[in-house]
Amino acid sequence: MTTTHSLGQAARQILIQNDKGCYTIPTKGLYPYQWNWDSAIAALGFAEFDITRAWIELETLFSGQWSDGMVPHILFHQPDPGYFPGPDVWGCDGPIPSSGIIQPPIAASMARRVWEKDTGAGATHLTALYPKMLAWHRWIMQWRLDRGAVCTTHPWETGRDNAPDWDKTMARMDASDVGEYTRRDTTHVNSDDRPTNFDYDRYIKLVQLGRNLHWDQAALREQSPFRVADPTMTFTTLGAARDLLAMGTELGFDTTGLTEDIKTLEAGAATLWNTDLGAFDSRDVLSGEWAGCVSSASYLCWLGGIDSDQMMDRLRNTLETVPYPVPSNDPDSDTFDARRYWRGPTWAVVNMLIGLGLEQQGHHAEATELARKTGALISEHGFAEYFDPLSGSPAGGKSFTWTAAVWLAWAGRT
Ligand code: 9WN
Repeated sequence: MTTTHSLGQAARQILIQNDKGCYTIPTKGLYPYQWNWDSAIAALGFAEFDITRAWIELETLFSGQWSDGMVPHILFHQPDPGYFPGPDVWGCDGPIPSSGIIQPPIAASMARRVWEKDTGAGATHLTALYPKMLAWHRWIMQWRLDRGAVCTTHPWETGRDNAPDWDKTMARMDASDVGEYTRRDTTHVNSDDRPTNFDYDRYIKLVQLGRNLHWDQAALREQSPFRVADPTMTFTTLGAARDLLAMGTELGFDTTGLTEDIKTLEAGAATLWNTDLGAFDSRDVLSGEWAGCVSSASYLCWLGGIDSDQMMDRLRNTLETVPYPVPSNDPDSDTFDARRYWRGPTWAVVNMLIGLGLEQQGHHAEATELARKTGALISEHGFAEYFDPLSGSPAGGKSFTWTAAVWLAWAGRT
């Protein structure tokens, strides 16, 4: 019988095996570099047994910060032909070879939690990190707002690559001149569980556009066909702003502007409420069209400090009716696909972010229930990248860093 203790040991082993010294890869083979939000989650996992290593993870992430404050979604510390697109395709010139886009800015919120677990040198680490985290927040506020909501300029930025949220926007894009390239992801895992070639052409087309514009945000805002105000970016930015305000106040930093930012982002979050759908939704900024999607990101409202009775009713229903919640796409939707990446599968990492938000907002019963269900899913089906929400079967990469970290920091503790 697998005990909680032995699962804890296995989870630590995964973090240790995926540890490259000062950063952690998400999984061997499929993802051989440092990813931004994966790294923030890894730090939380390390904080359970090696607090110094937790800080190092975050410090390495911010060592890749660009001079304008942007923190890239991938840091290519060492070349690896197993992943495409690599640094040569992105054409960026930050301090470390990197991609030119961001990912959900959860690092500040995770740093605050690491700090809470640190009885020693935490304040010293955090004091050094704080101005960098604030600079990234300011970059987002400067470049990515639409009516106060935070926009994504590439599906990869949200971490929800092929979510149906982007379908209408992607369908309008012409990628006929993208040229020849070879996908590497499908050499590691089952192609039926991955984004389609139609989507990949558009992912690469957007990378080519960014590169041609030298990742100039003003030019991208003018010229990119992809600009979507999204719950992932908005709620994580809002949660981070609140955490930056709290940490800055406690550490004695100048927090001028953060209270205003929080108000702006709260107003932005309200613009993501789709009344017809009855849920937080994504909104194409260029066409003004709703995506019409209830995704797992819709439930990140609590992480952003926003309460919603309607989202709570939905969550309770999902917890009762979906065998392995929370699905990344509504099972009643025509676009639902139980295996294909972000079009249905359950991601333990998103569950934890939803759960931490619920806990923060005082919804203890639902937070505990979600943690218990996520723990059961991992103990029955392992530390997979993601899971079929109907059968629980594991999919994608194995021995996955963030699933192990989720077990250590949250799901294995119930
Ligand atoms: C592109 C690393 C990342 C996660 C994302 C997930 C997937 C990359 C890919 O893997 O995205 O960034 O190549 O598919 O969608 O959430 O951070 O685990």
